[in-house]
Amino acid sequence: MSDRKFQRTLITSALPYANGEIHLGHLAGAYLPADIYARYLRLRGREVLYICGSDEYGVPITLTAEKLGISPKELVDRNHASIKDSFARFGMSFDNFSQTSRDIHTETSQAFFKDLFDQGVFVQKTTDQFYSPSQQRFLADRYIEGTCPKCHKEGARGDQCEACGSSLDPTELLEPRNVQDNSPLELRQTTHWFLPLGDFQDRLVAMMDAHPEWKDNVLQYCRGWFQDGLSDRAVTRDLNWGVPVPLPDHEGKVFYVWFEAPIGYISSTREWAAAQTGPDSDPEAWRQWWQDPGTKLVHFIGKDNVFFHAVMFPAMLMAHSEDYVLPDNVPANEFLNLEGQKLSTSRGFAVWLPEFLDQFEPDPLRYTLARNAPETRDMNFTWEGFQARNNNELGNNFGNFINRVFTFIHKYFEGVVPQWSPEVMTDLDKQALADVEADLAAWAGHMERFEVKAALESCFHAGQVGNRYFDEAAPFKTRKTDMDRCGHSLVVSIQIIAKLVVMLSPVVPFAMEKVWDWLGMQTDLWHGGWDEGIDRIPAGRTLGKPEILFPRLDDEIIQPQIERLNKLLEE
Ligand code: B3M
Ligand code: ZN
Repeated sequence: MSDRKFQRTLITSALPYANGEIHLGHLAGAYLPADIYARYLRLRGREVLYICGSDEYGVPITLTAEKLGISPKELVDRNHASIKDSFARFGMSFDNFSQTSRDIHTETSQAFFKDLFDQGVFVQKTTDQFYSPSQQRFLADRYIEGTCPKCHKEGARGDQCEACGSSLDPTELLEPRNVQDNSPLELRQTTHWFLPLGDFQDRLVAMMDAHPEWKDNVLQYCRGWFQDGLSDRAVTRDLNWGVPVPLPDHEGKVFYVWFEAPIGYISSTREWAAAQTGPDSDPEAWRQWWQDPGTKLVHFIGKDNVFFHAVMFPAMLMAHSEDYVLPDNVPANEFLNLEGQKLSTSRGFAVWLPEFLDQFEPDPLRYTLARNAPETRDMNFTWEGFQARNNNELGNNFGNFINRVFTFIHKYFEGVVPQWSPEVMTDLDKQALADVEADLAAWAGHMERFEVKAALESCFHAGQVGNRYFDEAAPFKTRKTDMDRCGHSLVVSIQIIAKLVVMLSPVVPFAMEKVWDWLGMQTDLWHGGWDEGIDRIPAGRTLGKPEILFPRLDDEIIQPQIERLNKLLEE
């Protein structure tokens, strides 16, 4: 079941653009599934490093900064702090969350480039690109607008026409002009470095063929690209906001974001290694995570990032003169819709994480998003669905069972786990424990394969088994007739709870850390808690006092959220 081929797992989540806040769509795609997986592995006592950071270069950042009248650096620092904070409140358990605008990333990505450059990996090409005489700079596609050559509508962007949907090359636009000041543009020659991806195609195909277990969406995308044949990709751009190209006579040239951003995973790992203290700490420890074949590298992403994680970055890693590990998996998720509609950040049709967390607890959102995970197709988030998952599943199934058992033990056994002996276990007792064992095994198998939705099915079933057992064993009746039998039913129930905590903890960590505490567990849940959770809770142990884990969410709090979104749709 477990992957003993590997000694350690390096998990990455796509670096979020530091161009705005995190919304639910982001969480469902690249973040929550990765966090659940990282927590699962820690629970099993495995060696894990979970790396992320914000992606801070690129044209949209400069556009936003210009609009706000602040420097790009000010903008990304602000957004980085806010993203980092809301991620923490949501329970994201990154081991390091860096920024691509930090020196360590400049050094790391420049050294990476130099390694490839010195080996002669890149090819140089001269192309025509629009230059703004008024601003004295080359313009990226999004800074350019003009008349669409296909439908002749005004306001087509350099990369596509929104009116007719054609994708465009900026040089095709009629009467091209600078979006910012409407000034005319001229074509000028510029020279850039390209990564000839075709040279790596055979090795990339071999990598993909070695992983028939990759998700269908990922394999299908890759097969399509390989069929078309991989072409050269520019790795430099004419911009001033980016990592400078470390070559003489390259002023005004920076790395293309999709060249340097994935290297951000490496920079963030280096930053993590450098920040470790203690006798075993070693700033070079990052190498073990990236260059030792005992590392299982897993990139969690949204489906729009597959090319860069399954083709471009692996090609870069292959090209480097040092041996880097290649991704063992690239679990890409589909998209999340909201109330049946596509998210639109420009229209504000989204649910933003910081705002959400000002009003709601993170666990019910984590649970709802995981239950609806867009693993194989686009999924939908609705506020009513969220309310129902919280009230009916977290509250009535899990919370209720846990609460009943703890309350009962406190009321009739002074909070102490009753004595029991295996000889007096009934068939009902044994069956309930066996059913939950089976759920636990199924759950773990799903978690190994990134099947969070299916894992939660097993979990939910275990909760039902617990509730049904409690009803049928009826300690509330036997306490009047047979205190010994009553005690046994509570012991069985508490064992079920310990396993439920194990199964639920990666998804609803805040609530489960509490129950772990109430159970008086000795192990840190996130350092191999699994072993203690599946073991027996010793008789005689005093348990903590329970509190409501998942308070009900009433219509009064949910309805205004629905109304807010409906209003946006009417606008
Ligand atoms: N920032 C794109 C995105 O969020 C990008 C990911 C970078 S991962 C190296 O879709
Ligand atoms: Zn058009």
